[in-house]
Amino acid sequence: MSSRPARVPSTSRFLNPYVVFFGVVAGVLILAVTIALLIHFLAFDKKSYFYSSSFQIPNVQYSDHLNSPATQEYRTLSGRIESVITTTFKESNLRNQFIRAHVVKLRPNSSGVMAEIVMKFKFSRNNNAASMKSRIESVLLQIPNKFENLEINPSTEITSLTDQDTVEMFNQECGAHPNLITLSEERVMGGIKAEEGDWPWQVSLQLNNVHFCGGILISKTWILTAAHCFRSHSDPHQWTATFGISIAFPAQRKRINTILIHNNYNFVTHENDIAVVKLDGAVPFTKNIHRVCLPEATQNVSPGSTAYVTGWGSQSFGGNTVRELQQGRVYIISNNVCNAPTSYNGAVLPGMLCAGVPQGGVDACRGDSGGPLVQQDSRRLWFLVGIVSWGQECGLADKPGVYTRVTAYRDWITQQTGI
Ligand code: 4AZ
Repeated sequence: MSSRPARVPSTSRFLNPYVVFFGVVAGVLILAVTIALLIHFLAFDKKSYFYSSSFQIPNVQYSDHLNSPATQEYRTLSGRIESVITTTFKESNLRNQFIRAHVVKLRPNSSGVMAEIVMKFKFSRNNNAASMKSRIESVLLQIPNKFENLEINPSTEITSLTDQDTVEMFNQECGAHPNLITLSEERVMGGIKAEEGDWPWQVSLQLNNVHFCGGILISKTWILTAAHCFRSHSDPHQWTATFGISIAFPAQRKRINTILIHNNYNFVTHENDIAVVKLDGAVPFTKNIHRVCLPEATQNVSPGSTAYVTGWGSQSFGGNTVRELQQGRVYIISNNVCNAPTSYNGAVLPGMLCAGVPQGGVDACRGDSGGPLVQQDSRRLWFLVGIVSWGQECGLADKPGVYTRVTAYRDWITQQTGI
């Protein structure tokens, strides 16, 4: 026989004060958490909203200098417009919602210049989108008619943009990192491995589907690279181009139609180590695949300034190509310094550019050839300053990487491609 006490009647367990107490406490807790989550999502969970607008700049005459984001005129005017918008929003009741404004294009207009702007705001989901839109429009009306001698007539109409619209607006422009397209924080560059979209213009030029050289996307159909990549194989049918950071799983692949090598390329001196390659059809631009900006022929590349070199080249002299795109931060070195007797002793010609780090260690290497050396401008756009060309081994102190100086070939690029 069991020695257990008699079963407690179920009604009395139901009324057990402890059970009731814990039941009530649990119920209250669940309710509190639900309310807190609701408040969080309605009031504090902010979402990004993008708008486009056109501003008329009546007292600036449109000129060819405003055609390209590379010119000082374009940079100055766009920078001033962006700063007027930022100042106005930062002094308005939308100061906490306004994130950033960026001029994507300057166009000629019957009475001067028309600037196309993208603006980013963050507000909580319980804000009515229509009322936020009209609040933004009313702040735009507060933009002073004249701001430091710049006349601005903002359009009172703004248009909501989807993520895809924003990408398409930026794809008219060059040199935009995906973080600029989403008007987000500047990226923090650590480590040597690139993330998807970090270098959207980087191309892998492949000989019989094996990575051979780097390349640089300068339009939907044209790639810039080094002439020496084609020294032994210049038949375009043997070549393909892939896009995206992985060689093993490229985001896109295109056949090559034409290879145009500089007529005066000299493989002994490395002079004029430049070529353009035409794709067999246009590569569709995405947030992660698009062109870099080309500098003007007169643009100054300052010694000491920071630049980045990227590629799938070997990580040591004599090593193998790597599968994931790598990046290295280097500094521009003047031709004078680079031609010192302990360095290249006069071998660096005016159409070349040196970049490296004083103690060595960060450099382009075999397989990086034809790839980009880029710098960021004051508006966060990336410009091509060099094409990986040659150097004594890789990463040696006093033997920096030598690049084809893009500004010196700016007119040659236009002659070949019309860009
Ligand atoms: C090469 O063999 C090569 N350190 C490219 C760049 C450099 C050296 C060699 C620069 O393609």
